[in-house]
Amino acid sequence: MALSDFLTELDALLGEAPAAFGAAGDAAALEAARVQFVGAKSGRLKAVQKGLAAVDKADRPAAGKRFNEVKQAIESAHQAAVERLASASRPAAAARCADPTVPGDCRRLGRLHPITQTIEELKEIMGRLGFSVADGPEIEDQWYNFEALNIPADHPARNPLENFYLELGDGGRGTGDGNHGTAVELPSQHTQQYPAPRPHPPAPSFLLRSQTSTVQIRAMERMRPPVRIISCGRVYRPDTADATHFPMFHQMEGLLVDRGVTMADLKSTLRLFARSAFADDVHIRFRPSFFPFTEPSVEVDMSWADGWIEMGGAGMVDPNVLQAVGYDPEEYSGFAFGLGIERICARRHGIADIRELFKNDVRFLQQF
Ligand code: FA5
Repeated sequence: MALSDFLTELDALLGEAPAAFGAAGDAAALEAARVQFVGAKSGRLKAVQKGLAAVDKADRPAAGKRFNEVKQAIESAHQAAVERLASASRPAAAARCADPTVPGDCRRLGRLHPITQTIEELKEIMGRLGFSVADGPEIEDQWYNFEALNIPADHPARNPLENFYLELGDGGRGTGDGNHGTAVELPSQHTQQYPAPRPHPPAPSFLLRSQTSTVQIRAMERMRPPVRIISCGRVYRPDTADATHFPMFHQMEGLLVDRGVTMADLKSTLRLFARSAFADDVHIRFRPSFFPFTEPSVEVDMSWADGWIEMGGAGMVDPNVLQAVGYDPEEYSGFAFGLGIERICARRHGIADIRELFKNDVRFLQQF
């Protein structure tokens, strides 16, 4: 066969095959065209290939080269047609992805509870005043909640009606007879964190701590002065819930012990704190009061245009407390305070009733 005849057949295929693939309107038509032109057994390209052997020997390399070029071009045209039909079959999906008017899936972002936010802010403020953060367990024994805080056994603050006492097993510590029996252990995280440095007097039972002042004792047991800590956490009292009370609430305890600490240090620290937490329009006053673990003691009130609010208690650490943790009261003095975090949070955000903070109403909580 003459080379020119062979090339003419190839050119004819190169004209027809891509046109047939391009004209195919669906997958079935495209497949029929594919079989017709490039089918392995009876396709026209195959037939032309067979003619290659009949081309004059001297012309065969040129004929083979051209055959390969045409074959490749036809296969590319087929692949292009496959892709065209595939994308044409997805128009609805493509349009939906790109349609900017369709409302998106709105994911609700969680946020920190306003009490948690307040605690973080308080820690930051007190951190700037040089106080580090200490922590303590919510289940306490009577040593930390009362005795070491100079609250003797017959003190009304220990009344079962004023506290949430716990019956943890029957290890003998709930009998009140001073018999330790098999000691009921505090959760290990607490004992590991706060190894008791010396034996405690009989502690007949456990309770949910009623104040964060417990952490004063734990901190002083672990450190030597100077001590400068705050501790924020939950406390529990069987109080009737109202706009300013809840049976579970949070306190921020502060403690500073060093040589030569005075009441003036306490007052200026709390003034600085109030200014940072509430801006300049807050007024603060200290009313004489009594706490067994401070002497003298004060109530700390703060006021805005609408009147005074009791925010906490404070005072100079009682020498008996310093002695209970092995500090020499002749050498060291200190101040302590305990503020109600719900009341701080409520005032910062204009919340009229702290019970709102515990209803878990997302519409309320997502305002903060
Ligand atoms: C005490 O708890 C002392 N431990 C404070 C203290 C610490 C005094 C260190 C001296 C030295 P008081 O019981 O007053 O004090 O409580 C302190 C604050 O906690 C109150 O002023 C109030 O802001 C808040 N508070 C008390 N009871 C509740 C309650 N049921 N619900 C919400 N907040 C409360």
